[in-house]
Amino acid sequence: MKLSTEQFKHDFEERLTSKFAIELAKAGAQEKYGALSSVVKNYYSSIWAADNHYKDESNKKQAYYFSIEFLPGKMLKSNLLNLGILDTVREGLSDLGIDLDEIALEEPDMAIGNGGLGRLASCFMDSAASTGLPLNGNGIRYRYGLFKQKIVDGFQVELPDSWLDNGNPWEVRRYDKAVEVCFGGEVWLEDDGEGHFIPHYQNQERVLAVPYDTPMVGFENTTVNNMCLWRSEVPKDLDLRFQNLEYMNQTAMLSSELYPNDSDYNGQLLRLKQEYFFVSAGLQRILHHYKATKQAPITHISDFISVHINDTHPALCVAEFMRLLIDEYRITWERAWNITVKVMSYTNHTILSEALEKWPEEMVKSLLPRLYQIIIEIDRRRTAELLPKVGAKLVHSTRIVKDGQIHMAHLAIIGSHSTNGVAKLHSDLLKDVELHDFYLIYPERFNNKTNGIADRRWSQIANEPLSKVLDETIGKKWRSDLKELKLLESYKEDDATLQRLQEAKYEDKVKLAKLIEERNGIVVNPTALFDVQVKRLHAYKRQLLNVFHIMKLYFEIKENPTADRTARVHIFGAKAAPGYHYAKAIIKCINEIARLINNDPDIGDQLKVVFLENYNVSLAEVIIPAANVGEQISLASKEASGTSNMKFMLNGALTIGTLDGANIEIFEAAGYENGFVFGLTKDEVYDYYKNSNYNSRDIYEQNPLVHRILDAFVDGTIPNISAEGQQIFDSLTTYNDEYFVLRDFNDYVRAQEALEKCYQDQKAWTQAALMNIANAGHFSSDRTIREYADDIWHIKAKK
Ligand code: OAK
Repeated sequence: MKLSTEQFKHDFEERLTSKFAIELAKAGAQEKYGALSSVVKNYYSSIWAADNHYKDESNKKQAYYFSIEFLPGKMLKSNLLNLGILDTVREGLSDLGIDLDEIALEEPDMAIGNGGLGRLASCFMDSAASTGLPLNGNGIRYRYGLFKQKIVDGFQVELPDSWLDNGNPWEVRRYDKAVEVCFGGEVWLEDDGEGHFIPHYQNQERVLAVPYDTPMVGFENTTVNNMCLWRSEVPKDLDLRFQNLEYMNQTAMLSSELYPNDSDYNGQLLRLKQEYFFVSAGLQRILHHYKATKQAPITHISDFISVHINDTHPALCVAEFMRLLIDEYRITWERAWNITVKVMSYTNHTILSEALEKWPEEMVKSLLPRLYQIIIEIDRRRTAELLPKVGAKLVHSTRIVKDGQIHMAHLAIIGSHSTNGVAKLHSDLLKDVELHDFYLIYPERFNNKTNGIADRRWSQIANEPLSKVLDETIGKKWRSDLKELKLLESYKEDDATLQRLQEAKYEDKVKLAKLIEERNGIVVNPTALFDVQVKRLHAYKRQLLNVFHIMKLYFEIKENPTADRTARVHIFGAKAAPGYHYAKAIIKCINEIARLINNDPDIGDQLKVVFLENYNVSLAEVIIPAANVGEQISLASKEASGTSNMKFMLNGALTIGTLDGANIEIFEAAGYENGFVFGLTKDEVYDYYKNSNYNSRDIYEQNPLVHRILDAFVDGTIPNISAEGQQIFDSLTTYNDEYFVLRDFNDYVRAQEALEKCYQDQKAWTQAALMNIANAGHFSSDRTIREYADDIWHIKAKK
């Protein structure tokens, strides 16, 4: 949009007065943020309304992304950037003596997601709008987002994330679009005399679902999509004589809290309720909108909408859509099923068995009696149809209902026309191993969509120094088409460019060093090698491997404090699920090791260890640009894709990583010589499983360095970790090291040594960094979302 600095200043001051009855000189940061966000909302609102009108009139197909998590972070700068007014607003505010970066701090992170899955959903929202694709989000408006992490005495403590306390300037409550979602009670079918069975219900619990719409503003275009988040409320006409206080509380609780488990499933009733709640509400709204805006009959709906099931949490979409078509719109089973399979598509985000949702039949039956009937019928019909075609073994292994449980992934695959993994390796594993039996039956449904990132946030917003160097070296086209970064390759031998890249990195490191000093009281040297691992704390991600290598460095320095070494700063950020004791033990150990090393005068500046608490999107925006090295060290086969690996690459960090997830595609794109690969391959891992011949105790007994490091966890070398150290020690020696940490340790050390050697040659290092940046184009989520649009949803971009 077009906006002059003068116009902006006028709008801003006027809004301060009209909204807060205050003049600029007396306004606090909250008020300034309130006025600014309100002005920005005003700027995009007419574009939003016009785009809604266009979508209704143009009759084009739209897709809906159903996700139990979204993780957008802050929206202010992203909205400003996408509207094309970031520089104007920064300048206007500066004229008024206000620093945009300071006001931006007032916005709480919107963290209604845990990690990878939720962040990907938000990258997709940004990219869809920015590429002009009509994709809408559908989720839950949790009153409390992902907990705030505090580190107290080295331990993780969880505090509530009350992110809505000061309101949310971006959202629009649309009470007129509220729908009812019902739970429990009894249901029976009665023949209506025309061959249709009509369900009758009694004793149902009714919940009102109220939508809150948040605009997803496209980058320098006229597309504004919608992220619809549902809040649960008590229906206004509820007869309180028949309801009790507990019901009222339960109803409000439904959209109260995000479950803080990442890649894990913990089978609680409230979670199942949440899943049905946003699924039913979202589908009802889609159908209402269809009826209100389309002339076509409901049987044509698959020409106009696509519904995407983001992992299994929204898998009830399959059964609920069937229910709505059959019960509400009186469509026959066969037609409804054909439509449903055409409309639905599904992404799998993990192969970890603990994440595969299976709900007890009894629970589904009592909470969702009509859906239960439908699921049973889907399963029965499919079994009857497939038995003669594929045989009992395949039918049985792929059944939706078996052993008293409802298998949500099976429901999602069977009820949709597309199943995809999120990186090549992961998609192959789904086909060849994890979902092989489904692949045998439905080979045409399986495909890969390698993840991507919303590059504008991770470069233009988060890394201004680098963005400036890029502009001045290859021009500005990369800002709207990340593939343009490839032009950078021809500057690989240009000393001036290499110098400028180094200077930009240094500036980012100074900024992070300042934050580390402010938050942790640790002074780090920005010329040191910044080695970063930021992601959820999970055993399979193997933060321990990193920790063991740090212990090795510590021992070496203690033995020879005056040797000439590369100074290193190891930076961690990680939240552990509150009930995941092992992960919390690792956090405690990292903090105690940090305390030990950072306070040892022998060690000095040679090695620092920093754990930054409350890792979230905003913190990532400061940490990742400053990294020299990104740690992507999961056990091969376990990390479906990873997306922080792409953010590091784009910011010129070199990857030390296993051949896992999207790391492989990153190494291929940047060149294996521009990263550091180590560790078992997925085939080697599967061979160990097949032959059951891994023995971690042997490694502990036979490798003196491993022995010494592990002993440090239990012999007092690392103070204050008696229980936690023991737990880790036992997991690796007595319980056979589930994620092969000890097996990969030597090779990891080798890769770390190669990395350190390379860092000593700053020219070679910066050239490798340049190659990473130049080849990051493929990992834009603009590319990914276009692939979904073309191959799965068949939706078209606005011209
Ligand atoms: C969360 C809950 C259940 C199942 C999977 C997840 C999840 O976050 N998975 C992560 O998804 C990311 C986006 O596709 C991937 O990059 C991560 O590798 C994967 O762990």
